[in-house]
Amino acid sequence: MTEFRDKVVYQIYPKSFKDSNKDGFGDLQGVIEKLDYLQELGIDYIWITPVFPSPQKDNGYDVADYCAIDPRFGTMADMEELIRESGRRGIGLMLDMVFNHTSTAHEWFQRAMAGEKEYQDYYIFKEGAPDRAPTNWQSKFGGSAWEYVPQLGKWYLHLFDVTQADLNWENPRVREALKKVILFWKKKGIRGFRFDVVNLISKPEIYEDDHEGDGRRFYSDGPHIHEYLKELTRDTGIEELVTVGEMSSTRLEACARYSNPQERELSMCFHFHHLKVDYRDGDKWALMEPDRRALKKLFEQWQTGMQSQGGWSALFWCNHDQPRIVSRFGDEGRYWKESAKMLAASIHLMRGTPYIYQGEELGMTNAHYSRVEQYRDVESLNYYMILLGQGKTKEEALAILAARSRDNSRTPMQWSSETYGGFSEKEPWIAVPDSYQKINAAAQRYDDSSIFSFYKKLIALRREKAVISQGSIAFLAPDNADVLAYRRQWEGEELVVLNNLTAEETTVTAEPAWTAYRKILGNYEDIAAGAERQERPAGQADKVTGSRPDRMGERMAEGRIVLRPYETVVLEK
Ligand code: TEU
Repeated sequence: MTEFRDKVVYQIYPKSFKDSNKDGFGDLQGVIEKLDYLQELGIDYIWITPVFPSPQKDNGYDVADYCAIDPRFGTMADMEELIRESGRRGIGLMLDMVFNHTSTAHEWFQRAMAGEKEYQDYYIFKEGAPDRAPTNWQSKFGGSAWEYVPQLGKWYLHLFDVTQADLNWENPRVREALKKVILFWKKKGIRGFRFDVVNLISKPEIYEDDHEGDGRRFYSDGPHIHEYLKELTRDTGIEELVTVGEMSSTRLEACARYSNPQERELSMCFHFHHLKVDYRDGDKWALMEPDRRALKKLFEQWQTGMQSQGGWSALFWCNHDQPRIVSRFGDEGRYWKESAKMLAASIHLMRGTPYIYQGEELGMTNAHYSRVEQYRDVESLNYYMILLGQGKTKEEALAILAARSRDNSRTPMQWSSETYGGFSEKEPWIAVPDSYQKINAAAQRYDDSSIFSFYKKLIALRREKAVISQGSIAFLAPDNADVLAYRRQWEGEELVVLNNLTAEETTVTAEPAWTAYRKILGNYEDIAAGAERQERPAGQADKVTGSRPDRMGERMAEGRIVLRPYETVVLEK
């Protein structure tokens, strides 16, 4: 089943999407209200992040019951209505399955704590002295990955927050229980699943200290991971749905296998290497300008590697864990619109299935919070303390959060210039950035030159041209690190995509054949072909007389194409 190749997925973080019942907290009825907007955008699937009962220590990624709806999001009837109403608009709903861990409020964990051996075996409990954790592994949210339970005289593993206890996948009962969850939702008409940090579920046989790192090398893409995924897929029949695994600190070979249709594991993978090119020495909390050379190299490596090994990637810049891409690799100021569009085109036209995170289609920017009280995310709050502990000043720590906090993407969706950005009538759970008056859906929906309209065009183009969803990819412009350029080919069809990743003009070598290619999409369309000609010296303009305005000859001189700041150009043979 490779039907997901020509589809586009839209990610909703329901807490911040639309509040229908005026409590400052987004909900399922809010999503239903906005389905027409999503249909207009043209997406095929919605991936909604967890709406299950949860103490919300990690915004729902701490699940207390996989088969119910948290009352703050609505009811099971609301979920059924959402499935129905999406379906009516040709949109499938994907749920987020957090199967690496449960909340410590989950009944299984509670029973384990009450001393039931059977349920202790659902988790990773290890005997040990209270003053020495079983290993030196670190939690991804900071601090030790182990918590001691005095009444049991045991430690339990939590790779994330202390309230997110890791499940023991080696226990067949755990695997059976999780399969039942999938079957429950499948029966309700769910059309796909996103599996949270699923490549961390298989832990090593021996638990030992990591003297080189934080422990991740022992459990990422662990020993039985392929086995577990095959079993889950086989026993639940999810092969007929869309499935995407979130792969943390993964390897290309593993991802190719997870997503190679012959392996019958998953449809595709999220991998994050391209989103670490602004981490200094791999440390998310050490700021650095994005290394565009590395970015280009990573895309090339992963795209061509996944292609040759028969894998399939989820294409994305943004999600609920990442700062806003336009603030990060683009420009919030003068080239806001151009850079947002270029970043969109650069990944939508690669080989894979694109994901759009709510607000990305509007070019939403980072939160720009200036006080620690404005942050909500457990990771941000933990790291704020850790950074202060390392001797950073408050100002320095706040500057790091402003660039790196996951809350940058979790601010309320900016629907309009009304109070609270049209998200709610009550003060939202997290502050609305000041940018909402300029950046909002109402301002862009009917403007043909908007970022929203550009995303619409990209989605429509994917439907129109099989070369985008089916074609092979090869990378171009090896001599220019500022330009991410590639060629897609499929049964005689061909596209050439040129993206200037920088705020400076740059040139790329053009192939002679391109003079006859047609420009089918760009982000400087507001410059009319006529105006463009006038900018050129007379002699140069003469060379291109006779070519149609959308022919590439217009832009080429002496075998080079000049790309404007953040320009994207899509050429068709
Ligand atoms: O994220 C996994 C994950 O690896 C990120 O949390 C990552 O470690 C972090 O963003 C880097 O700073 C998934 C979910 O997407 C995230 O929201 C959850 O908090 C996490 O799993 C635990 O369930």
